[in-house]
Amino acid sequence: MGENKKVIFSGIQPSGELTIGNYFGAIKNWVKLQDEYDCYYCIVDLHAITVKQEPKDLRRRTLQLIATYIASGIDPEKNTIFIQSHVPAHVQAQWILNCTSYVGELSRMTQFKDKSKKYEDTGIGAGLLNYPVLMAADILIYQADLVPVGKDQTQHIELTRDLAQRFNSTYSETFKIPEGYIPTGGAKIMSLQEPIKKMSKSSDNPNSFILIMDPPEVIKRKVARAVTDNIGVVKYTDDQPGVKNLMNIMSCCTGMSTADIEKKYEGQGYAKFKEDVAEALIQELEPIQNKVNELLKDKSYLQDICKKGAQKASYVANKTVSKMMRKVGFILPEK
Ligand code: ATP
Ligand code: LTN
Repeated sequence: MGENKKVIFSGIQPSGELTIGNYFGAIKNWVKLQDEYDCYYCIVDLHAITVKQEPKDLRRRTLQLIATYIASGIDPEKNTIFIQSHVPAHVQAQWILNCTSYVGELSRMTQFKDKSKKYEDTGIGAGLLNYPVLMAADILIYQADLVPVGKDQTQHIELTRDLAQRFNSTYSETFKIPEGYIPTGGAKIMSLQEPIKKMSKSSDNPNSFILIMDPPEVIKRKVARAVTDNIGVVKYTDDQPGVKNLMNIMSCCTGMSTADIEKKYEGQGYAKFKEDVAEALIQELEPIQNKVNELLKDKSYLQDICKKGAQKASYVANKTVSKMMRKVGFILPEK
């Protein structure tokens, strides 16, 4: 761990099977950052229970997520990979930050508004409202400089900065003010069925997303069924959101620019283009799938990585939490 390296923190919830949105919007970019930064990559299981989870599914997905991080190229020797609930400092910091947050600002969050609509009839859990405060705690206790996330998370990063600044000005300098880091290209992968909405692992329609673990024939079928338009030209424009999304996906897989993709499929319609998008995805995902399956055979190896990761993370996080406790006037326990 280099002393002078900037710190990166990011996380994914084990709340559903991961989609290519999670992969291109998050994980694939994390891999590129691991040499230059001191990276904390977390499995945010505390966030996942803000909506109801089946305990056995949560357990399975948590392990699968660790395996996916590693299979995608995140080196556990270079990075700190850990499970959020193994580091109690996240929850301690969240409570303190909760007490400096306003219900007004939390209820204005787009994700809260979207998700709470779904639970209007059954009751909106308080965890959904407080979710971004936990996210702020995640980031701030590591004094992170940068937070690589998809575009949908920018509002939460803004709130994190606000909470950090508020705490700093109330109690004196405590937190570094982090910045979001939105990658280009893979920033937002859209739903295959409603390409004006983001691809989401919690969608009810499986044809709207492609999972990292989808087998080749499923990928082919879903891409073939992806909604396009009747213009019939492969062109990168907002007027053709379905085609634009498929071009983005192809570009993420192959590194080809969207201009080159336009040229390659000039005058060809959508059939061949869609076939090639599916093929590019299969090429990208198959090696990862094989590695995930291999890693899942050795659960004790995965557990060991998480144990080491949590020890390293706790050491850093506890230092910030002690600082927070001191500043708000708590008496620290004797060491
Ligand atoms: P849900 O869709 O269930 O709300 P999610 O997949 O959006 O979940 P997370 O698991 O918290 O939520 O997302 C993890 C990371 O993946 C975040 O950085 C998020 O921005 C990114 N991400 C998720 N979906 C997409 C997408 N369609 N395009 C790009 N990035 C995405
Ligand atoms: N809310 C995030 C997941 C998340 C996160 C974080 C991302 C929880 N804590 C800290 C970056 C940093 C999401 O992507 N839905």
